[in-house]
Amino acid sequence: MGEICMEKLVITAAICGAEVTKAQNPAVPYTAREIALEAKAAREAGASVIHLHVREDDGRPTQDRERFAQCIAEIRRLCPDVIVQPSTGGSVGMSEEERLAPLDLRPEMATLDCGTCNFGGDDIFVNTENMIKRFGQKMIGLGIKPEVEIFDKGMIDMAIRLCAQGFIAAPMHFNFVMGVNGGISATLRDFAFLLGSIPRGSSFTASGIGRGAFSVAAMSIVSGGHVRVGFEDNVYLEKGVLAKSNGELVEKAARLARILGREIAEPDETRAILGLKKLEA
Ligand code: KMH
Ligand code: ZN
Repeated sequence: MGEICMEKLVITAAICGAEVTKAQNPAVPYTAREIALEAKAAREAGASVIHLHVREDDGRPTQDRERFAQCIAEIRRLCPDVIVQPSTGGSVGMSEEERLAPLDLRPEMATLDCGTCNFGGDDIFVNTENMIKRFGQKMIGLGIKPEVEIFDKGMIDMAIRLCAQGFIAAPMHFNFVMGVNGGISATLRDFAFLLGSIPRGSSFTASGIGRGAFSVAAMSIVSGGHVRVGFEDNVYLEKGVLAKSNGELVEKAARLARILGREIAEPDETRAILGLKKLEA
């Protein structure tokens, strides 16, 4: 486990997701314009990273490279300095080829999901060892920093093994996704278990799903980690109150951080904290 270091807090906004719908919260963005406006609201509230899924205008999730390019261009127009982190998870059932498509755009970061897990109902989110190797190798080849997505503790062990074998570059940056129906719970006990399992020198952020959103954020803030919030993970500002935008969720995380003594990182500070290379043209 790394030493606790109270550097500035990186807030990632997962503004769109692949599964959440306007039926759950009408403010969930689908179109490129809606996505860019949500990115802007999140950026203005303190997010320095946008974790990006994209949709067709009718809400269907897609990993189409041109749709990513369009959405990133719209985001860039409104938030020129923000770090865009495309998903390579896509949605359950997508092919490996589809999921890898946004990497061709050479983003600074992208997600790297490090294991298979149940994802509610009959859904299984498939990430075999060989898939993770191929995704990791592609990111190393393109100089893209992976955010290693951890839905359960064994995924940390997988990432450590693949890092030792050269498929993921060190130091690794993890995201503890806690509270998925099929993954690890959003509890303090399990947070401590994950935190104690990552290699010294790693960085980490954490996402609480649903009602765990802000308790997990608080755990990460006081542990020297970073925070992810957004509609992908949770659509409520508080119990029974839908957030009007991702900006409200980011603003609440930033307020919590300030109360707990953490300042918020700007995008270039985040680049320094996470060791990012600027790649996009
Ligand atoms: N939509 C989930 C099946 C990622 O972005 O890398 C996967 C996901 C993880 O959201
Ligand atoms: Zn995602």
